[in-house]
Amino acid sequence: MTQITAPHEQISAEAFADEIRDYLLKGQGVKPAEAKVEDVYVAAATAVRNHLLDAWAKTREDMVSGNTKAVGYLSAEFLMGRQLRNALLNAGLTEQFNKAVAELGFDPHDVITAEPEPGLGNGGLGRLAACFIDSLASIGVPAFGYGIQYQYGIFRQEFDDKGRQYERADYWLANENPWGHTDYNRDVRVNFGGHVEDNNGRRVWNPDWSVRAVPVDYLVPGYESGRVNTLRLWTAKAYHEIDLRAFNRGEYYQAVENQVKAEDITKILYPEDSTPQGKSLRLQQQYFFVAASLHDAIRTFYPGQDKPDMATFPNKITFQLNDTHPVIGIPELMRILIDEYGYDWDTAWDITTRTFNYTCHTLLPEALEIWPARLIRELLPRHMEIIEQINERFVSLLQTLTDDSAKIDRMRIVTSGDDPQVRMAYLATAGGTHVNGVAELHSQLLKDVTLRDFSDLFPNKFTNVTNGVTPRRFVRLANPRMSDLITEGLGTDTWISDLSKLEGLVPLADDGEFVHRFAEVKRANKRDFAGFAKEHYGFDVNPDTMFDSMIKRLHEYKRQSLKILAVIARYASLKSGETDVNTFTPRTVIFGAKAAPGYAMAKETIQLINNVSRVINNDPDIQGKLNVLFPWNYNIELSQNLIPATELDEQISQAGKEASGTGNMKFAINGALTVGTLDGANVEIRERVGYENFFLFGMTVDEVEALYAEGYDKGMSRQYYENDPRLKRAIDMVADGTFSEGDRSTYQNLVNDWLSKDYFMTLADFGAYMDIQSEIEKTYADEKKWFRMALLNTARTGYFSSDRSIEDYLERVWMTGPLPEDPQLKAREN
Ligand code: B1H
Repeated sequence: MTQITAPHEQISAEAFADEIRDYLLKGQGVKPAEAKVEDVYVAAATAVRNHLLDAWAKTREDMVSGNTKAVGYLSAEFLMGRQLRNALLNAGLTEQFNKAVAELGFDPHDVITAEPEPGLGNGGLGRLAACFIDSLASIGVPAFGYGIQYQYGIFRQEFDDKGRQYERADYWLANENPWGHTDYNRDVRVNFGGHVEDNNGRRVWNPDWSVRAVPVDYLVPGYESGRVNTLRLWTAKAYHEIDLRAFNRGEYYQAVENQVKAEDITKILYPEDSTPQGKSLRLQQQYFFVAASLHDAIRTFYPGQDKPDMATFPNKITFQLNDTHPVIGIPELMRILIDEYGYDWDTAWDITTRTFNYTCHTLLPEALEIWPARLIRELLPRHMEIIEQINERFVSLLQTLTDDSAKIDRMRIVTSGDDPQVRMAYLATAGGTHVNGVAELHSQLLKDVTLRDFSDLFPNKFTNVTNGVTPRRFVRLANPRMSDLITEGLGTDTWISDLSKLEGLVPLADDGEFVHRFAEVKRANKRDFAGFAKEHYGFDVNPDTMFDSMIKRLHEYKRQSLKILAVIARYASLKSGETDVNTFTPRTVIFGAKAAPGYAMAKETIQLINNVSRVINNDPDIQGKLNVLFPWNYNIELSQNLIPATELDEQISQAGKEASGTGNMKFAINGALTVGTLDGANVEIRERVGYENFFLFGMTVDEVEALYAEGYDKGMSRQYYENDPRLKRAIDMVADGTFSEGDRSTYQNLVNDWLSKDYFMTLADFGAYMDIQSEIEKTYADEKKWFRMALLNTARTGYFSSDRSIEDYLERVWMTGPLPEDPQLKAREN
C-alpha cells in the first residue's frame, strides 16, 4: 500500500535541535542554558508548526483552486487537548523531537506536559469535533473547523474539605500560545441589535452595535497525509476600545464599557453539557462565530468578488451544524443572499438548504435549544423576520403534505401564543438537507420519537452516522505499549490510518503467548497510572486490583449514582462479613466527572462519591481491597492516562438516554471490557465484539417505556428499595450520615429523589447491576479468559475510528471526498 507522507520527515534530530535553539533565541530571547522547560515547549511547538506551514498553504490553495467541495464544521466546542505530541506524530517528527530535546538537556515528557490543556468544550460533543477534524485532515478532505476561542474554557474542578465541587476559572491563555496565530488582517464585522426598515420593498437592517471578530488559526495536520487543514477560532474585540471623553471625566469604567461588552462575547464557555440556558450572551456567542465563519467562507471561495455567483456555494463548501448551537447560520445565510446579494427567496432557500446539514446529539427534551422569539428579535431583528417567514412557508408546505392540523401545529418552527419560541432543532431540520443521529439506536429514536413528525413527512432527510474516535490520540499516543504490540502482531503499522485492520488480531486471541503479552501491556499501563495518580493527586493505587472506571460528565441519566450505590452495597457486605475480604476480587473504582455549576443533584452526587471514598479507603476492615478514587478535574490528559490502564469500563446510562457515548469506544479499543446497558453506541460495540465479550445488564428502551407507563416515577421506586435488602442497606447508609459524619441532611435531595421519583430508574436496575458485577468478578478470576475477551474487544472495534465516521459523512451527508493526491508529497511504500 502506498502512503503519502510529508516531505519534512527527512529532517535530522540535529537539524531539529538547531531549529529549537534558533526559536529559543529569536522567539524567547534565551540561550539553551538559560531556557526553562516552558521556553523549550514554545520553541519546539514553533518549530513543528513551521514545518507544517507549506503543506498548510498548499492545502488551502488546492482547496480554493480545485473542484473538491470543502467541509465547514461549525461547532461551539472543540475540545482539542494538548497539541504538541499530536502535531509531532502527524508531522512524523517525534523521534527528532525526543533526541533534539534530550540534546538540549531536557526531558521530552516535561516539555510535552509544559503545554496547558485547552478545554474549549464540555465533553463528548466537543471532543467529537476535535476527533473529526483530525480525521478530515488525515483522510485529506479540505475542511475548516469553525468555532470560538474562549478566553476561559471549561472550569477547573476542585474539591473542598467536605468533598464538594467548586469551580475555578481556567485561564489557559495566561502564557504564550504558540499554536494559535491571531490574524488581525482577516477580521470580520459582526452586527447586533437595532431595527429593520423598509426601503422600496427591500428590508434593511440598521444594527446598533458591532463587534470585531478576529480569527485565531490553528493548524490541523493530517496523519501522514501531507495535508494540513485549519481550525479557525474567533475571538471578539471592540472597534472602539476606549471612550477618551469618559476617561477624561474620570469615568473609568464607562470608558471601557464598549470593550468589555465586545470581549465578553468570547470570554467564557458555558459549562452546561446537555441543558442549555436561554441566555442572551449565549445567543451572541452563537451568532458571532457563525456569522464570521459564513462571511469567511464566502470570501475564501470567491476571492475579490463583490457579486459572487452564490448558486455555486453549496458546491464549494458544505456546513455541518454540530448540534443546534450554530443553527442561527440558516437565517444568516438567507439574509446574506437576499439582503446583500439580492437573490429572491426561493433561490436563497434552495442554496441555503443545500448548504447545511444537522447532527443532533441528544434525546433529552431539555437539551433541545429553544429561544424566545423576543430575545432573538432584540439581538437580531432581521433574523427573526426571516425565521418567521421560514416558519410561515414551512407551515404552508406542511399543509400540502398533510391534513393533520395537530401535527402541523406540533411541527411549527415558531410556536404560536403570546410568547412565541423558536425551536432550533426544527429550524435545523427544515433548513438543511440531512439530519443525522450519532449511533444507530439514537438515529432510530430520533425518527421514532424526538423528530417523529418530521421523519414521517421527510423520511429521506434522516440518516445515521455512528460516532468514532481518533486512533492517533487515543491509541497510538495514549497507549504506546499496546500500539507496538499491535504493530508487531499485524506486521505493519498501517492500522493507525485504517483501524479496521485491527480485525487481523482476531486469530491471535487463540495464541496464548500473544494474549499473555496483551495482559502484560495492561499491567504495565496500570503501574504507569498508579505513578501518575501518585504524582498528580497523591493517591496510593494498588496496581494488583481490578481497575474499574467511570469517566464522563456527571448527569443523572448517566447514573453515577447506580455505581456508587453498588460500591456502598459491596462495602456493607464486606463489613458485615457476607462477603469475605480474603476471597473478594480487589478493585479500584475510579470516577472522573464534572458537574454543571448550577446542577444541584449532580453536585450532591459528587459529594457523596468523595465521602464514600474517604470512608472506605480509610476503613481498616477493608484492608485496601476496595478503593474509590475520584481524581478531580477530569480532562483529556487524565483520559489518556486512565483509559489504557482500565480493565472494566462503566457505560450504565438508562436505556434511551445516552445518544452515543465515545468514551465507550476509547475503552473498548484499548482492551477494557464494558459493563453496559443497551444504550447509545454500546449496542453497536456489543454487536461487534460479540455478545459473550460484553457485560450486558439492565432494562431496554421498551422496558423503560413500559415501566414509565406503569407510573414508575410516581413513587414506584420505593418498592425496589423495600424489596432488595442490599439496596435498602446502601440507601439507608447514605441517609443515616455514614458518609457525612453523622449529618442526615447532607444527601437529603438524593435520598428523597431515589425514594419518590427516581426518573432514571437507578433503583429498578440495581439488582441486575449487582448480579452482573458478580459475574464480572468470576470472569476476572480467570485471567486467560479475561484477556482473551479484552483482546477481542480491541480486535473488533476498529469500526469506531473517527476516520470511518468521516467516510460515512462523506458518502451519506457531504457528498465529497479527499483532494487529489499532491504529487509534491513523497510516497512511502509500506
Ligand atoms: C452531547 C451535548 C451537549 N449531546 C448542549 N448533547 C451543550 C448539549 O453547551 N451545551 O448547551 C453541550 C453539549 N453533548 C453528547 O454528544 C452526547 O451526550 C453523547 O452521548 C455523545 O457521544 C456526544 C457526541 O455525539
